[in-house]
Amino acid sequence: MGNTMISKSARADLPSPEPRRSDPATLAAEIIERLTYSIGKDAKVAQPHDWMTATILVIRDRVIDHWMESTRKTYESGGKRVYYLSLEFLIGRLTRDAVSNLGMLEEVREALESLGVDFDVVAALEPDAALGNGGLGRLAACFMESMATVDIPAYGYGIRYVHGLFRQQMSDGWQVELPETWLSHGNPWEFQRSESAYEIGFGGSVDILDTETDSDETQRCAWKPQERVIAVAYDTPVVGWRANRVNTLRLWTAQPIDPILLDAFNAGDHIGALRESNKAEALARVLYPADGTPAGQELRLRQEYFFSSASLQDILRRHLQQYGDLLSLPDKVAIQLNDTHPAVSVAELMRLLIDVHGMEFDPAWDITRETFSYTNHTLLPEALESWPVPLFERLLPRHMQLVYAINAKVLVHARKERGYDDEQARSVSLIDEGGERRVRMGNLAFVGSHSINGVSALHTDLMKQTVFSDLHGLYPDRINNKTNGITPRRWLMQCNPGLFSLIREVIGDEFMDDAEALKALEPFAGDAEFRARFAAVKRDNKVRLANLVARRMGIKIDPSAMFDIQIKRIHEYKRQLLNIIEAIALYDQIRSHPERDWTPRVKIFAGKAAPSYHNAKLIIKLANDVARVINHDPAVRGLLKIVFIPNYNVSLAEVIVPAADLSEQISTAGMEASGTGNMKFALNGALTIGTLDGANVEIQQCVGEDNIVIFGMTAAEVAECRATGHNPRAIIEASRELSQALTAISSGVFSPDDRDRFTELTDGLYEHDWFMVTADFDAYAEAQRRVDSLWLDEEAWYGRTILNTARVGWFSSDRTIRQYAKEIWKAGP
Ligand code: 26Q
Repeated sequence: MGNTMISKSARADLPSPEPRRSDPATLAAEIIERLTYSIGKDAKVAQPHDWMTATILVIRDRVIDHWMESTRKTYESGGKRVYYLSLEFLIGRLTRDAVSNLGMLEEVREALESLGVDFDVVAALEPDAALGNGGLGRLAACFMESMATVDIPAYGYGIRYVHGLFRQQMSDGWQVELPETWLSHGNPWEFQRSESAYEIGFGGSVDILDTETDSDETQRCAWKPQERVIAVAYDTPVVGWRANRVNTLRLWTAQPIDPILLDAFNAGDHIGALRESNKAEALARVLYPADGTPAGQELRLRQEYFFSSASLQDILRRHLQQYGDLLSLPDKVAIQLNDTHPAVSVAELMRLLIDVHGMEFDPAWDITRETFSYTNHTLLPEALESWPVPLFERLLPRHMQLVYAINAKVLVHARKERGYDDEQARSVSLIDEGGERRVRMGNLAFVGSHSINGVSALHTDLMKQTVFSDLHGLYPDRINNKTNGITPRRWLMQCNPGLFSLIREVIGDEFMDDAEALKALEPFAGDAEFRARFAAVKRDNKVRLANLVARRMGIKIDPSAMFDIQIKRIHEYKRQLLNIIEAIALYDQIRSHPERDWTPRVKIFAGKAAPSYHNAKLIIKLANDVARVINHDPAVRGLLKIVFIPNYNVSLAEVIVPAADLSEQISTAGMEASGTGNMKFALNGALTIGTLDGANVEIQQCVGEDNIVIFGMTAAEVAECRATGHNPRAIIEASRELSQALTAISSGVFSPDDRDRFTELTDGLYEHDWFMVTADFDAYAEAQRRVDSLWLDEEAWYGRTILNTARVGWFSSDRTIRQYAKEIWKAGP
């Protein structure tokens, strides 16, 4: 397996094509040519979808020119390559991003116009690639774009799921999951690489090869897997800003070794003949839709190993081809593990180095640690990945041995050199021995890496104090912080063209290459004329969102009301419930005090719940039930509307974010590792109402205390409160607004057809309130009234929102990637 290449030097005489021209006339002619010769359609009968494919093929040619040049440059420079291993890449649509980064937006628009086709219509037909659940997957996508932008030779590795994250439909206010089929019309952005194919094994047994050594750990072994599948690569080019560089996103699909068992088929077992084939293809069939509690199923571990092994084999093959030896691996290769999902890579690299390439254990272990680094995205104990030892051993027997060998080394070091006691040794062990024995993937990733990073300053501090405190004691130089970022191309230039051109007009172009140059906007916060233009852009964006809501849901919302928005996965710790309960309290107030000067608000929610997350699904139903009652109550006189927009995804976020006045970032302090939606909203001129959690803390430092509305308990207070125990029932009884709102819910005001529908939610609040909804309620309600009063002074409001845009350039993922490159990878220009 691997690939046979025709040697470069032997064929240096072959001609290269002329780089393509990109004037509108050339583009238009090529689009027609593609329509005819690649798609086989006459322009007269071409469907919108055919225009999309033809347009992408023409743009793709321009991308390929840059792609090949980047590949050549990487090879010739001999620089370090960065590999980003992630089970999720939430990329969304690629076409506008590619065209915009190539600087061809106007030319493509004009070309299509000359053919009577609207670019925006064509671009909207592209399916939204949802190969991820939420923040972690979207971060990987932003990083891919930034690594190309800042000129780092990088490869993303993941799985080419046939079905991305499920489509969410609402049925009577309940979430219903439907399969997502982004590949059903083909994918013009990808290239199948049949020559990049690797065998991946599962199960079976382990034979000892060199019987003369008696030490376990230096023994070379031969793993005889019982099952084998083939991993086949699909490549998608990722274009950086100004097409500085084009990197590769390589996604694996699984194929059977024998597509059909002919003996079985001929013997009449037609279904059995396909069993292996089906089993192989199941590996890349579907993305796990759980983003909190790990699914724990065997197929998930198979997916993790499948893509880890394929990626490492590919990395070693490329390295050996260029450099011929593996000792230089850490000088030329950096591998970033996106959470623990690819953590089995640590054991797989050890296996490849020892069993396949004949290295001794100790040098292999040095190389492994110098090559890997690991990003942690969560502290929630229930979200830390671990696998039952029997399952791990059955699926990956050789890796289980290696995990034990690594663990022995770590434990000896801890006890002998650091004097760790039993309890500390238990906490750093790769095996959880409390109850059913499990392999801890976080500890495996930690000990197998030279760098472990958190994703915001607060999160990194808490990592040191909580989950990894004893490992941190053992290896005090490893934990470091890399605060998350977002790509300003997709999340400002492309999604908010109105704001983008307004900014450009007043401060020039520098911010297009350096988001921190947005600082130059600060003085304009005090400029009445600029404020009016900023406000006009916001209004246009709100009209666009209002039209979407009208079109999709038949609900009318008023663009002059405050758009108060919470969009993210539905999770109890993210506290959509707090937001809904406050809306109920406000509803109550509006009805009891119709004479007061209420700020008209539209509360917008969107987000998916994991299909098995009962309470999250109930929260969606509650939002919809509350919306129905409030939106239809004439006493509210349109002062409050609630909308839950179905099927949240990247493309929908691109319409919602630019239209926000208020950004809800209200997680229980200490529980949101970073958040990245918070950054998108601030960049697009929304004020944040939020807790001191994740990156909100650093956003507050950047924008200033006057330009963000902070409320609620701190992470330390939450920890203290949980340790000493709090009394939510007493808190509820002490707050008239809160108890009335909860009584309304539990007495069936919003669910007259089923009064007990929300009992589990309300009982949870009275009994333990783990997420501090009741404890933070009054502070939150008070903060919302502060927001109302800020809104009253329109001039000051826009002054603050302009300062948000001006001061959050630091949250560009270009900055984040530069920090990874300099401090972790030692790579890049
Ligand atoms: C694990 C095992 C089995 C099945 C699924 C999973 C799984 C999948 C996805 C576990 C977690 C996730 C996703 C986590 C995630 O998105 N975390 C978010 O990461 C962002 C980027 O760093 C942060 O901004 C968010 O705070 C964090 O919640």
